[in-house]
Amino acid sequence: MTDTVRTTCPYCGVGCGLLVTPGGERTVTVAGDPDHPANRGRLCVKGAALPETMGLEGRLLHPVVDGRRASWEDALDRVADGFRAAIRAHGPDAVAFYVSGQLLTEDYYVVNKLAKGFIGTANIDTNSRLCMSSSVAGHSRAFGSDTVPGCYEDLELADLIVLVGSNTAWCHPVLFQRIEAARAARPAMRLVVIDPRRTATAQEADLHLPLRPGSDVALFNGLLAFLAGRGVVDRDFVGRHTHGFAAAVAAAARAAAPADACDLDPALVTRFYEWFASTPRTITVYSQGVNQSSSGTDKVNAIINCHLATGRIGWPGAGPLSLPGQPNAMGGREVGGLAGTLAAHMDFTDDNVDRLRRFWGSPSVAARPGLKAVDLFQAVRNGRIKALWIMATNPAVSLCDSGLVREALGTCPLVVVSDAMEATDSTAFGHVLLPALTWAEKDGTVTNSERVISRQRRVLPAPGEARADWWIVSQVAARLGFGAAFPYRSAADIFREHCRLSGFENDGGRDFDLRGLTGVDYDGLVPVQWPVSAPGQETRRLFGNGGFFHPDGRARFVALRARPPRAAVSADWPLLLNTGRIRDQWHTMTRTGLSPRLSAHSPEPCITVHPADAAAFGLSDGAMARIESPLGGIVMTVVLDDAQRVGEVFAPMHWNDRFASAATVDRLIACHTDPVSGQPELKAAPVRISALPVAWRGLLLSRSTPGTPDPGVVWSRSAGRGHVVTRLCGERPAADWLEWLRALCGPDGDWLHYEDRRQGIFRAARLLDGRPDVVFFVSPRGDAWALDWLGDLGRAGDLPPEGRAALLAGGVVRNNARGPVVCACHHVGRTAILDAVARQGASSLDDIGRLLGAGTGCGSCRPELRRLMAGARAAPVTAVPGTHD
Ligand SMILES: Nc1nc2c(c(=O)[nH]1)N[C@H]1C(S)=C(S)[C@@H](COP(=O)(O)OP(=O)(O)OC[C@H]3O[C@@H](n4cnc5c(=O)[nH]c(N)nc54)[C@H](O)[C@@H]3O)O[C@H]1N2
Ligand SMILES: Nc1nc2c(c(=O)[nH]1)N[C@H]1C(S)=C(S)[C@@H](COP(=O)(O)OP(=O)(O)OC[C@H]3O[C@@H](n4cnc5c(=O)[nH]c(N)nc54)[C@H](O)[C@@H]3O)O[C@H]1N2
Ligand code: SF4
Ligand SMILES: [Mo]
Repeated sequence: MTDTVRTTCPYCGVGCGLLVTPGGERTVTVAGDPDHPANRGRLCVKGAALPETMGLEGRLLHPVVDGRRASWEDALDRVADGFRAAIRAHGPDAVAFYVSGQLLTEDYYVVNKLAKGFIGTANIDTNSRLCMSSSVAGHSRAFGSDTVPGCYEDLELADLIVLVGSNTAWCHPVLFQRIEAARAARPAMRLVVIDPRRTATAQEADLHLPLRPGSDVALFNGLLAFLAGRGVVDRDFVGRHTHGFAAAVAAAARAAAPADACDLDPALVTRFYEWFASTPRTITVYSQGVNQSSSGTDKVNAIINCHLATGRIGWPGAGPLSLPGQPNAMGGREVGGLAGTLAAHMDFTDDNVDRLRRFWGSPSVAARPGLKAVDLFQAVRNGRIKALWIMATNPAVSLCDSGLVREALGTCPLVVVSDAMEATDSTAFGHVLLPALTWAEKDGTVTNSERVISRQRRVLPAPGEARADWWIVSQVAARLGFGAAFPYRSAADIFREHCRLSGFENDGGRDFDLRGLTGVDYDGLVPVQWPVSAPGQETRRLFGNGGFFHPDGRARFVALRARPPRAAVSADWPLLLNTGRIRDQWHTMTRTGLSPRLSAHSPEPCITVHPADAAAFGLSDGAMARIESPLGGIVMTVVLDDAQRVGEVFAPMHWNDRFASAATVDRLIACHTDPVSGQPELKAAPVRISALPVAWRGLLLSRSTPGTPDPGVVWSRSAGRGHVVTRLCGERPAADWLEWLRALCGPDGDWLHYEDRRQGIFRAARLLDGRPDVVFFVSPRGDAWALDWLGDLGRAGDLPPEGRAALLAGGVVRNNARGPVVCACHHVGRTAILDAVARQGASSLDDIGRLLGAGTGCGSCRPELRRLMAGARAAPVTAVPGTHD
């Protein structure tokens, strides 16, 4: 245990503690930290698969200037010269920073200090604009500060949990495990899920409300009116600690019948309202289905209104709880990462600006909010911003209208990208690429969704010339003449300054207070929940007895009118596209895309379509479809699922040009933003869909990444065990498949091949020193992959005899596929699970666990297992649907 390091998971905002032990050659083992309050030893599949992402393949290991390797000196000079020249010629607002909730607090503090404090521009925004800025705005309107009132334990103490626009089972899996464990211990506890889709989360609920997208304000306005009508109002709390109750209730009462507005069965709506009214310990948890909306801020306040009215806030088991997604979304809020905020939870008042001038000793602190992400990239596109520095985010993929983002990056005179990876869709536009340390290599702190600050600690040495983000920024600051204010030698130095600022002239009027940590032993820092105004003093909950941060100490109700999404479906664009996450990928896949285990669950970009829509648009399960919006088009594989509402389709946000020919979903999504928060509507874009004619399908397994196929070919890529899997299809077969393949993979080696031109079948393998190095199958429907042995290609010492025979003989390869992997920990596929139900009589999760091991690892797959088992029992399956895996 001596080498084991206590650190924090780099993925979601649950912020699980990990025990990481380094092995040789950049290997690590990972276990959940039993002492961390967020997870108490639990892990989800993404955390558990971290060891598979530690390799150096694809890492950016030295600075690059204009496409060529450069020294740190030259690269830093180039950045500083470019920024200085732009500022001299056009003023400080001609430069901008676009940063990320995946930076550590120390990195984030330093870049914000450089931009707002010393360069004097507030043109620094973060990908959190796309993530939780509506929650920030909603909190600020209601509480007078961006404060999360409750904590995770409330999920266990509640009698009613309401999840709104949150696929918790997949996106905050350890919190969902905690919810499931609490429900098992206390079956009377109820779970309501409000999501247009019947997600893995919704499937576990006592009540699922599949509401019309965007209609949450109507639903919660209806709830407020219902509570007022029933007299379920905490008069004392409302009278002493709030303002604006009557106006909010009047606005809510004027609204149309909520069931109509939300397109829901009125009986279900009433049941939800009655449960809410009769359950004092109610917690309402919300995430991107709420935030990523043109009425996101109103949705947040519609929820908070109901909690204020009932006084259910800041008490054990009661309160609104926003779940931000990124590991340090909260840290970013604390350092003022958003263009409209200042460090230490201050906003842009003259007093605060003056306070920062004095604290930092800088006369040039920005005095006005800067451009929010969407406006910022528009300003880059218009030429107003001459130099842009992107850090730890991939906007060419993840920002709305990513076609415009790419245009903007393509025309900007200086684009600097700090990233851990060399080739991303965004680094492709960088004039200067700066190699950053990433998880396991860097040191600092993060804050999770319940205000708990934890250390991320270094486990592995820095690879190549990669450096910490705070170091890189400090070096540029020094070159711009601000060296005295950026003297940091370690993350600890920065953390102490951050703590001091939180307490500087803070008479209790600012929620964010780390005074009690100023002198703390940074290396030994244990998870701690802020505010910490004195050593040893933590805060579980706020606002139970008022004490809001508006000047009068009262919270505000917000009177709301429901608005539909900004863009509506029409005859030309008849379907509404919803987007979000899949269970085992993280964002733009730069890290999770490297893991075979994480790539097995959903290995290709898929669009989920209701069977009725599929019939209407001529689509079948497994078919290729083109999806278009007025902004662009993408291609994905169709998955039929009646968990979708009719008229709505869902596509993941993860795929991008590194992993597919055309599957970047943000190419379709216009930048309609929320008027208060500036958060774009990423969950409601009108599209059309049509079948893509395909004459052949191919599966290519190769030990190294093949070249990019010619433009007529549709392809996507995923990680296999020791190899890369490329799925391909097209309208016209190649004139000479072997030539085509050799062009893609390189001509070396011994090629074996078999072709039946009449039946459209081609198979080939390349042997290098007797080992299979490339295997390629083509057939008209792509339905005969023998993936079980091909899947072990990477480990095979030699081509197995049955493989050679299958390749060279003319017969059809037996389809012995395991089906899509459901349990990533134990690599158990759908076929085996259905088989265990049909043939071995498995009837419970325990049976499946005993027979196959599935569901006994991290537990992320348990909702899917239950669904598969229920489906199998309802309709015994003889043939396995979905032929692609
Ligand atoms: N596996 C995985 N986990 C992740 C991430 C990841 O990339 N992969 N990313 C992390 C990050 S940064 C974030 S922000 C979180 C996001 O976590 P979530 O917000 O839980 O995830 P999403 O899939 O973006 O969207 C949640 C749900 O909102 C629903 N929705 C869409 N429109 C509406 C609507 O109008 N009203 C309501 N009520 N619901 C609607 C969608 O159908 C979807 O199921 O996940 C974090 N965790
Ligand atoms: N359509 C649609 N679009 C969405 C969403 C959606 O639901 N639908 N969700 C939005 C949300 S909530 C989010 S949070 C964003 C996420 O979108 P992004 O932030 O663009 O996604 P990531 O892939 O996490 O990008 C992080 C980058 O940082 C790099 N990196 C990793 N570690 C470090 C480090 O320590 N330092 C530096 N400098 N770089 C590092 C990674 O290699 C990667 O390139 O996407 C948004 N976009
Ligand atoms: S729930 Fe999973 S991804 Fe999120 S912090 Fe915990 S282990 Fe990491
Ligand atoms: Mo996010």
